[in-house]
Amino acid sequence: SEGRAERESVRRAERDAMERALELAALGPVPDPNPRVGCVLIDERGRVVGQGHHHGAGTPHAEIEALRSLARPASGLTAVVTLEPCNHTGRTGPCSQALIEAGISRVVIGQDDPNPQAAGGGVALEEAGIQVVRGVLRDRAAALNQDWDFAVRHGRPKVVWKYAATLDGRSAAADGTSRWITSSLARAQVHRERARCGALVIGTGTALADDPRLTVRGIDIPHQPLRVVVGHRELPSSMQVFSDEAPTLQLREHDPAAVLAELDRRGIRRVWLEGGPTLAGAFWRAGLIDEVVAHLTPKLLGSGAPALGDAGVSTIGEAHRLVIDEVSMLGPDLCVRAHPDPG
Ligand code: AOF
Ligand code: ZN
Repeated sequence: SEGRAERESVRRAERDAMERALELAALGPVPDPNPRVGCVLIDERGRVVGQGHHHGAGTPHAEIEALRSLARPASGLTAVVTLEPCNHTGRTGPCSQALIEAGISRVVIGQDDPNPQAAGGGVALEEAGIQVVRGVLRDRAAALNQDWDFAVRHGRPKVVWKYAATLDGRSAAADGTSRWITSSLARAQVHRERARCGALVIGTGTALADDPRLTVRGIDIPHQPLRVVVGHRELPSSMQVFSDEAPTLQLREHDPAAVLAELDRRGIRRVWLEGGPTLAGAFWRAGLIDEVVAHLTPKLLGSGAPALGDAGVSTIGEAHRLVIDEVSMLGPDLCVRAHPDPG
């Protein structure tokens, strides 16, 4: 029938608009405390008449950007948005209200908002008499914001533990020397990985042993991740980690859950845990590692500090089990990506 063909063409136009909204969303910053969101406004014939995306925490949401881009009244338009419009007053006002006031008649949503503080926008829109369609290209919308999604569901950032070791699992020689254990290719990958994180965390022991700069180098990024040094040992203020090229937080607190609570409070969604064995052991004992990136170099030391300290394992049955996700070569070195086996 004619009605059915019309509904089919509306659905196709809204799907196309969602594709466009996903592309717009991907222009948003990573890392950021907020999710990446895109919004496209279409008229009754499916033509794009407005669009916008979220540029990061503290700036207007995607829906507001899209409404502002209009060269015509908003009444009667359909809003296609990758994330359920928010229903809260955070750093900005509720988008559901802005869409209602603008006279939008239909809202097409990708992913439902998993953030309990902001969710409920869909219901608020329905209560105002607006048609709401959910779940259009949902998986692709969710894939845009995996770390943010994890953090709002768990109430803490995702933790990626990175270590470099010899094939016999040592991160330093007996005399304590440890710098440049892996190749420059592996180090370049570390900078790409650091750039995806809101915070880079080390212990005071590693700070004293290596005096790292703990910055992202060789990649264009809007701002450096927060450097975090955790532990009780005194650090001279001349250390490179206190340079003014990036912000630094020193936490005397050593408890992993407390460290993550503080980072969560600061809107950090992904943490790069880069040393050393004592701190990594504490995170494993607390069950607070979500991903592992191991750079294994084809050298043997036979003595020297292990990559991982006391992880709470005293018998083989207690071993932390991993599932390997990816194995690749970085020049002469091996890169293994894994995650804890939930089973
Ligand atoms: C939307 N559109 O473009 C985004 C949303 O502190 P605020 O005001 O920026 O609110 C942040 C929360 O709003 C965030 O955690 C998420 O739940 C939602 N993000 N919502 O309607 C947007 N970026
Ligand atoms: Zn909003």
